[in-house]
Amino acid sequence: MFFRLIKVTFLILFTSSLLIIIRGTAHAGTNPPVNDTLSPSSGTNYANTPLTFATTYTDLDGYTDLKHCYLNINTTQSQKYCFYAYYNRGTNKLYLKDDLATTWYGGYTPGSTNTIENSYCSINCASTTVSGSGTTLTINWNITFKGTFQGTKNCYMYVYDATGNTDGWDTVGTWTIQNSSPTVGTVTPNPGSVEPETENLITTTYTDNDGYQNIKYCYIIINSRLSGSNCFYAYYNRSTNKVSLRDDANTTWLGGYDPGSSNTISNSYCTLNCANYAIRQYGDNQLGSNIPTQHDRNQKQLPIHV
Ligand SMILES: [Ca+2]
Ligand SMILES: [Ca+2]
Ligand SMILES: [Ca+2]
Repeated sequence: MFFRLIKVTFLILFTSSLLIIIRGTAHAGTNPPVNDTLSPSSGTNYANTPLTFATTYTDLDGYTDLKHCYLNINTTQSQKYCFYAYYNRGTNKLYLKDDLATTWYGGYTPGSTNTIENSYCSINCASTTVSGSGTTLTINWNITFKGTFQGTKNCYMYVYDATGNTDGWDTVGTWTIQNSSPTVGTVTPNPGSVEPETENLITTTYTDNDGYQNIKYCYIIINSRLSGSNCFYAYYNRSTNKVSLRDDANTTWLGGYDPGSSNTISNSYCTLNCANYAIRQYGDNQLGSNIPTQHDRNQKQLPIHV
């Protein structure tokens, strides 16, 4: 009887030890990951100006239990027409979704000399870093928003671990991409002088850091003072691709023709030859135009406006 009691007690002890071992093994990897922090979590910047967002994702099973870590920046939580990216911790690769959210672009290692981009933003992999410590994984995303992605956006995070646990989507911040002002560039030749009744080519450039597509109207005045009367005063409408010349009294726009078309636009002081009026894009942000004109002999200033 005594012998039997001892035996039973031993079995109970053994069983509870076994339970602890089983429970401990089953517990590893089952803690859900957490969308932890975004820094900065609010602010503004201009398009085409790189900035770094730091995101942290945590998992009580250790950061190595994290599998995919996402950051989505958009007006609403959506994958289309926005910044939607993830980091694959197991393969150490970065991805960015295409405009229509059908394809993952990239698959590049942080620190590599790659850029991943869609029509709204880009990730500079060389300046993007990832580090893990204990339960926390930190990603410093080096992002450039394009001029097509202006306005106030929300920032969302998502993560899942090796077991497939998630924290769902969390809104972790807001960010505003501002429209930068355009600037006038150069007039060539400057200074210049011409003979009357001869055709001359004047080149002007205009720049917008949001991309040249963000430029709407480009103006030039050639006059002895800043006035649109009795002079050469013209503008180019970039969105409609039309060029116009102001009348003598500075009351009406004349013309409205395509650069390159066989039109001329005249007032009493000059003629704009549309056939030789060329619009060129010099770079991502700069727009240049060549303006052939005939004007009188007086020395004129060249005020330009955009
Ligand atoms: Ca986990
Ligand atoms: Ca959550
Ligand atoms: Ca702009």
